[in-house]
Amino acid sequence: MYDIIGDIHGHAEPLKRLLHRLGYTETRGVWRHPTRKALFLGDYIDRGPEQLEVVRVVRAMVEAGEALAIMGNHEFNAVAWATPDPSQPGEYLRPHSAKNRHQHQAFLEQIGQYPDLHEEVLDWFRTLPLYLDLPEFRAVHACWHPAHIDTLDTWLDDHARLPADAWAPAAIEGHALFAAVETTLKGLEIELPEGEGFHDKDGQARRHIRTRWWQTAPATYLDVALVPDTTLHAIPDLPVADGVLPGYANDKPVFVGHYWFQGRPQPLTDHVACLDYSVAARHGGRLAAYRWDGAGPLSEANFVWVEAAI
Ligand SMILES: [Mn+2]
Repeated sequence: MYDIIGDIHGHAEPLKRLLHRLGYTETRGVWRHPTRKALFLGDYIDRGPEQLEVVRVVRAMVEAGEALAIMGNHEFNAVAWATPDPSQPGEYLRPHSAKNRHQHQAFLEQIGQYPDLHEEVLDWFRTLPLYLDLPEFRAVHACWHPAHIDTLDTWLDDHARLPADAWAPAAIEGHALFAAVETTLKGLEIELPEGEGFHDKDGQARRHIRTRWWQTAPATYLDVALVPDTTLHAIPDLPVADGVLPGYANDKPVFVGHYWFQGRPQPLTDHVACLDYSVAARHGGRLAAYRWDGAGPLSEANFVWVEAAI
């Protein structure tokens, strides 16, 4: 049985409190439970104060067979940041723009003195599967989209990892693999109808919205928009065309992270749960887990969490 744990973003202290609350104890540097294993949903790094310690804890559990771990968009970005672009000498698969550097700055500072450790951590990130399809449930960082999973499967190895030759197409906009990785690790974005749009918090004009992709019933753009409350007024209450949202009606539950939810952790539907409760937020963040006990439908009673700050 697994304890499924959401985005940690370098917050090692709440991670250890959560593992302790779940009944794990640390022996010789590895957190273990007498009967259970952990499953981490990605986004171990960026933002928080103890990113290397989070990687150490998660990696030690994985290597000791005490946990599984999948890739988040931040691990993907960390590898792409450090990988030269084969088609553009001097450039990297993730451009070193001011915005991208800012997002990765805390990690680069924390790893700064240790280039060998940087390489070792990236090598470990490269081993992370993009999703897990276990006998009882599925795990993916942001979105289970069957068509994009099919595309991934034409590239991934037997352990759902990106092989070395897939990183460039995965990072180049316009490639089918790029779209599949984007959706899987960052969620499904859809274009608003002709003439509709809004400005984000940075004043940028936007024509796409993040979605509650798991919604199954016919829905409007307003129903499925995952945008700040201050933006909702600009989202049209018009129906989304059939076939745009994958929905999720499969009986096998799927666990995701990524969405920075707030408040009391609870399932999104009977078969979909998000475990990212914004541990890296300035106020009110939580690190959440789901105690999988082998039975669906998903239940609010199986969520366990700690406050980010005590
Ligand atoms: Mn994420």
